[in-house]
Amino acid sequence: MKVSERKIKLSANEFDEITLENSNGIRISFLSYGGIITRIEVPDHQGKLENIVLAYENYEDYLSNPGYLGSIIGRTAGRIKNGYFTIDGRRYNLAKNYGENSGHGGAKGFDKYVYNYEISEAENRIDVDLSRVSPHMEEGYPGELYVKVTYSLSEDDTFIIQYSGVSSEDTLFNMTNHSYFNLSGSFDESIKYHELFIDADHYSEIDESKTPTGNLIEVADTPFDFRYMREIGEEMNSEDEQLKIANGYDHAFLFRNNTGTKIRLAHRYSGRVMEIETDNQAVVVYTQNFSQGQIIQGGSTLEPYRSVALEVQKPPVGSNEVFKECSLLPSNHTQVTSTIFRFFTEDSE
Ligand code: G6D
Repeated sequence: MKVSERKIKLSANEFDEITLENSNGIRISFLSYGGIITRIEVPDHQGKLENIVLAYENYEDYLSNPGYLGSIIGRTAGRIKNGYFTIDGRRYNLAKNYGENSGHGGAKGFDKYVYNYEISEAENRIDVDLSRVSPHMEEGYPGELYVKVTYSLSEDDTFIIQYSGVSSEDTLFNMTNHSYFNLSGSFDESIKYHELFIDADHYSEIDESKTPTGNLIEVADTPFDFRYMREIGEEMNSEDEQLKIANGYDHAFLFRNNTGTKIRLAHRYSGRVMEIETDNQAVVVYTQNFSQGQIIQGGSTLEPYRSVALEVQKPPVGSNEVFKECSLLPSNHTQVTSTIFRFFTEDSE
């Protein structure tokens, strides 16, 4: 196992890029700014190492990062309907940065801060703890929140993201990582031909503003049925009203309550496979239905549907504060959730 750090200075902003590498050549790089993952390099079935996460060509673009490429998201992921929530009868108003809703932690969410970090090296694994204190009423959320995100790479080709939070007052806490994946190693290739499995019988219906209505819809006989591996694009252009609202997938899938692999993404031609296990409740699958014209690694301009974000999280808080109880963090209670990514290859037939 190897770890390296390099200083990055962008105008008034100074932060570090940390790179972890194991003996199989898997390399994971991330910034102490926003915990932004800039690289996950894994081999294809011929041993060719390529970056499978969407990254900017110029690091300055990470300072604005409208698509949240690679970012830690918090205090809450997704949209909160009408930008408010109540706890014990008290109403908390949030920045409405997503139309009439609040999104991804507000105007300055967890993706826009520099984190302290500490590296712990063991024989077969390296952990990096990224931490900060989110002050009481930051972005309208009650409670002083101590937050720690741990990135761990192991010799067995697993990458673990662990989120830990403890707050001085009851608050909402629902973090994720917003990396976008394309296992082909090229972001000029459509994501539609990747195969996807999601261990979910239901998904969360969204309204026109893309916030949860509270209805859970059975995936059976719908374009949202990924209970078996199938191409993402197979039914993505169907006349399904939910797909038309979001211009693709942008929905929370609620996992069945069992252990084992929750998500499997595969790219037949390269042979790359990524499996995800988690103790979290859901995943928002976002097929990058839009592009803000980002100039991405390699210099090309990002087109829609060139990657998929797999935002493991609790279901976002929707109409009439539905699902709020999933994100509630009682005062002085430490909550920890983990998401495990496994990378391997399969020979395509
Ligand atoms: C769009 O609706 C999507 C979100 O789900 C995504 O997280 C964001 O772009 C980056 O707003």
